[in-house]
Amino acid sequence: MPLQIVRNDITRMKVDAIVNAANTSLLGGGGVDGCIHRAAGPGLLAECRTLGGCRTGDAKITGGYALPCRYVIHTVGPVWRGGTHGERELLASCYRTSLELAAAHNCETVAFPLISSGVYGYPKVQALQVAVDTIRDFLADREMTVYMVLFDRDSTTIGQQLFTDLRSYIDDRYEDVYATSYAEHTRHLQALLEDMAQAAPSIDAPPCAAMSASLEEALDGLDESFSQMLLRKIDEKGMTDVQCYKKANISRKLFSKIRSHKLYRPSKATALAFAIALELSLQETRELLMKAGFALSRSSKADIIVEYFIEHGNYDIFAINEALFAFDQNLLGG
Ligand code: AR6
Repeated sequence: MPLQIVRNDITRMKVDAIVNAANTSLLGGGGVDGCIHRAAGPGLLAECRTLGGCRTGDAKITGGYALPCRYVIHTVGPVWRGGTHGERELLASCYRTSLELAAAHNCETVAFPLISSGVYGYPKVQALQVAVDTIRDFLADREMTVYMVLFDRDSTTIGQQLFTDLRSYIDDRYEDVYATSYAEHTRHLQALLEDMAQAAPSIDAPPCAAMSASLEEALDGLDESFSQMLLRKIDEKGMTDVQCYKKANISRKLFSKIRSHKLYRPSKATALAFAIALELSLQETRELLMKAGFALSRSSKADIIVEYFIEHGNYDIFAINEALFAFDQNLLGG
């Protein structure tokens, strides 16, 4: 998945580069900066002393020392002063210059904290929006895996209003299968078995001739596969392959696999990501999922969240993933 949101301590990320939310002196401080310097050891500060500081919105690179990453990219976010002092542009510039620096050092995996959202006071919802928008633009014509590492266990990163809306949407629909009584399940199963017994035609043994049909013929008779349906829908929507897998937040490598294997069985998260990228209706989403052997379930909070976004015509995979993240659900993508 090109852009992932994870909950972790950034000093534990095993990536090519982690990004530090530093200050203009680059000589350490509190927050994530303090954590990174403590985990890296004194060598990091010694190298930082040679850099001559860093301007707000800019970035500089050092080694990773005792950290499990090769590089630390130090960037300086803006201090929040109400949003009318160019904070957005400066914050976007932090992400852009850090990513360019990472690419220049051949990094394939980079992890960011939510820059400026701590001591510097940038509101978290807006800070995350700037991060995701800028990273998405950068990834539009590049292959890299970027992690947004969120440290705090608070759900306010998607905004209180959306969080409340989603919670009541889930409460109205969620069916906790484990809460349903055993007796009810047994009754349900019994009824199902009776229905099946009545509906089943008497099955005769197939004649030998039918058995001789080659496997290939049998496969030709299969319904349209997931991969075939996906490629057909991409054409019907007038999209290019690249537009589709980028919008689905799926890597080129995974897309090529699906494209070249007619019978490829994707994970549910991948199938749903494509449904979102193709802006399918709920019914079409169900059909695409079915091709991969899945269904939308009312006993899955993740499915209900996806359903909410489809019903509201919001097909922004990153917004959906932020919401899934806020509700501790697995994200969509490869
Ligand atoms: N891993 C990931 N994220 C973290 C970690 C961690 N270990 N620790 C904190 N965060 P901040 P800023 C989150 O204050 O707002 C320093 O003193 C934290 O929850 O570290 O850009 C510098 O020297 C928050 O969401 O950075 C500067 O003077 C986010 O990281 C100043 O703070 C950023 O919070 C920079 O302030």
